[in-house]
Amino acid sequence: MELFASHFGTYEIDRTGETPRLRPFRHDPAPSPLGEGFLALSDHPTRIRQPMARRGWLDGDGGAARGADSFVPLSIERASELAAAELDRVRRTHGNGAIFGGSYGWGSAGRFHHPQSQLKRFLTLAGGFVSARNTYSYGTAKVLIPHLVGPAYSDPGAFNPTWDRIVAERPFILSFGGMRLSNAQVEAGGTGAHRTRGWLTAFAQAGGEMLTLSPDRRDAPQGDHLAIHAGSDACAMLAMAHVLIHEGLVDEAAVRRLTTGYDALKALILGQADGPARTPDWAAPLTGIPAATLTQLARKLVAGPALINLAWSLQRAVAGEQPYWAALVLAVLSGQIGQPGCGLACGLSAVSSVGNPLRRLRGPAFVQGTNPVSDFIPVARITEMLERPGETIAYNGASLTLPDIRLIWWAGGNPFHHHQDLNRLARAWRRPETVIVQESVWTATAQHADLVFPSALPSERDDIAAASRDDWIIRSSKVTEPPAGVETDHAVLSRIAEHLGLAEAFHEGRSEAEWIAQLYAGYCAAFPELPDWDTFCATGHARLSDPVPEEVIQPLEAFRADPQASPLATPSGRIELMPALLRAADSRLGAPLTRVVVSDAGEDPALPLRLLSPQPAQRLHSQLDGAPIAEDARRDGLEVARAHPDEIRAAGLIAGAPALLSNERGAVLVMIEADNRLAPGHVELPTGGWYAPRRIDGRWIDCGGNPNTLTRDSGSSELSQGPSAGGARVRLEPAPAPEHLGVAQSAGGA
Ligand SMILES: Nc1nc2c(c(=O)[nH]1)N[C@H]1C(S)=C(S)[C@@H](COP(=O)(O)OP(=O)(O)OC[C@H]3O[C@@H](n4cnc5c(=O)[nH]c(N)nc54)[C@H](O)[C@@H]3O)O[C@H]1N2
Ligand SMILES: Nc1nc2c(c(=O)[nH]1)N[C@H]1C(S)=C(S)[C@@H](COP(=O)(O)OP(=O)(O)OC[C@H]3O[C@@H](n4cnc5c(=O)[nH]c(N)nc54)[C@H](O)[C@@H]3O)O[C@H]1N2
Ligand SMILES: [Mo]
Repeated sequence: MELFASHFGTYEIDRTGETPRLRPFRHDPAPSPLGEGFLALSDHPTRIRQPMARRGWLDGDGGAARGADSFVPLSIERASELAAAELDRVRRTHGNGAIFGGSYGWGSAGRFHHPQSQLKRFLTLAGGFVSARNTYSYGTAKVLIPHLVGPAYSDPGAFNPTWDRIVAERPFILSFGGMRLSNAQVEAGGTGAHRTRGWLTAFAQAGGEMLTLSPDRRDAPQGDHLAIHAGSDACAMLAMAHVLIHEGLVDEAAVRRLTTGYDALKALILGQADGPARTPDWAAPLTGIPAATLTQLARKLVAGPALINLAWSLQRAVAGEQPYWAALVLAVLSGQIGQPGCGLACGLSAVSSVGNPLRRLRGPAFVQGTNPVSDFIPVARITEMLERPGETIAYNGASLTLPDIRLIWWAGGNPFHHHQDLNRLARAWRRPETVIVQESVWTATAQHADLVFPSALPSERDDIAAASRDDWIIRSSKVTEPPAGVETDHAVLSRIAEHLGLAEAFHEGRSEAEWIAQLYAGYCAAFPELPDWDTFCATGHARLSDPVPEEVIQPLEAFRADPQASPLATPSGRIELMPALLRAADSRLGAPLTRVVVSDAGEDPALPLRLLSPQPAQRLHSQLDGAPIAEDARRDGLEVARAHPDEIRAAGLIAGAPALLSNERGAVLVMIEADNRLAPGHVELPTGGWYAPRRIDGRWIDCGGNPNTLTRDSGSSELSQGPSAGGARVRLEPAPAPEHLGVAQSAGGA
């Protein structure tokens, strides 16, 4: 079977018509329509069709006009020569520590053509690069969780009970941020079978009860919904913990057996240390949930089996550690932690794989080698890195010196989509001497580059796809040819490597097809049950056999059963409820755990709305924006923001018309629509819009509708330095008059 694999899953290639079509994979119970969008991009006007250089860069403007300049087409030979010469100049003059190759983003599901792997191998061979650590998805939790339960569980959801157990035990699920099924369309590296919908149905059919607490009723795929103010979840959780302690519902002997720090925690919650007693009355105005409801919920958590689920979005915020820590506290005090199918889960439905009982296809990537440069930044500190070279930031109890970057190289990511406070990024981004970007389409990041190399789309090359959190491996076939002159990232980097005398070291004399077969051989070595290459190519796919039940690790179950025999890898061997480092002061926020911080703390309270920026249902971030599904989701070419009808009225606006969302960081043009599923006091603009600042009526307005024009870039805390997209406050205001929008002058940023 001829298949195409993407982050949205697997598709059968149908070549019976005039042009190829993608059909749902027959083994997928809930296929996503999104992957078909690749075909719409193959000849889309946004495609980059040949290498381009920014005019000012060729003239030596030092970056001044970056993002607001015109481009000059180059031959691939000339562009490769220029890129190699610039890399060589920077490393000779400033050392490899002046090259930033972090290149965060969701490039290709295919393992060979994974652009970051390709770029990092290339830059490593060229002497190394400054890298980026952690993710935008889960960066705050990844730093926090090892302090609480040990490093083994820092991966997203590593200590989750699996769905089969959850369905069997039927716990009451208290879900903060919910389980949007649109998010489970996606898995990094793809999948053969989307199973989340099926698990939710099975849970409902088994009579399982679920309550979602979130600012948007659409986050509740089933069960009940209760509105909560964004960024206040930790307050609700600590108030429930207060009820448990106050009403004597905590089995203190059991808590002491499993944890350390209980006395300090109790003092905090009861108001005997660090601020007010965290009572339901205290939490009610902060969360918008009546005190009596919080009290009832706490009692319900100890009445029977219960599971607390956390959307990843909760920790993508200022003080984003707090809800994750407070949820663990609540799971422990309610006696649920480590009970079969109960306790705590992170990100059920955030991506397709989470919660599936399966064996993971961890496999060999395209080998990157060992980067000789050890300098790194936490991934979301990119703007600060550019603004303050040589200065230090705190990170996870240590101090990091920010590198002095002269050359940025990006392949397979879109920082002008994903990073916070984009107008500030645009200013800082002018500081390096050179920016090189490999892209398929003219994203805002490509427009902010000096040298742009066109890349073939995932649908324009052969590959194998396998997700490290999933059990399917897919032979992904080229669906269409790339436009004339457009090559794979591997081919482009091979050309550049040629000029540096590194070509042989880079491609080792193998063709792309030989590399792909060799990668597959690596998977076979790790998982001998996989079919041989020829069989695999003929079938198009393979899947690891189901694990036997004993193989499905339920990590905290073993610990709870016998904490002595199965200790955690924490200093105490037990759950650390109050690690010292996390109680130490943060110069901006107070301690990551113990100070009361609702995530919009520090924002202008006069701004009436909390901004939600969830993942877009119709795209993967900014990807496939030209596809019909994404086009259909726009109104009059504008991204759609939604708010409760009362908020639109309060702003003196009418629903279904253009409007501005604004704060001191910027302004975004959107179509505002009324939706009473959204809690009052919030406005939602999903991510994915293409940042496009224009000067209108004397101010810069992002006409592309990217929420990151408005989000705050402060880091979640000085502990984790994660992204801080949650917790921005904004106002709604009238859009500029239509005649002004029409003559908007397009250029590069505030
Ligand atoms: N406000 C706010 N901001 C957020 C978030 C949020 O919730 N709110 N979420 C954050 C999260 S969790 C994430 S993961 C990020 C996502 O941010 P990104 O991952 O950077 O977003 P994408 O739009 O997927 O960018 C991938 C880019 O790589 C390109 N690409 C794909 N495949 C290839 C390839 O093979 N070769 C090359 N050269 N290019 C390729 C695509 O065209 C696209 O432009 O956004 C973060 N930003
Ligand atoms: N279709 C599609 N699916 C995707 C992606 C995509 O771009 N498109 N991106 C993928 C990626 S990279 C990631 S990391 C995951 C992200 O997975 P998540 O982080 O779980 O997803 P989000 O959509 O950011 O947020 C989920 C919900 O949380 C709610 N929420 C936001 N802030 C708060 C809060 O403070 N409290 C409470 N209680 N609720 C809150 C919002 O209403 C939102 O709908 O999604 C993945 N899935
Ligand atoms: Mo993500």
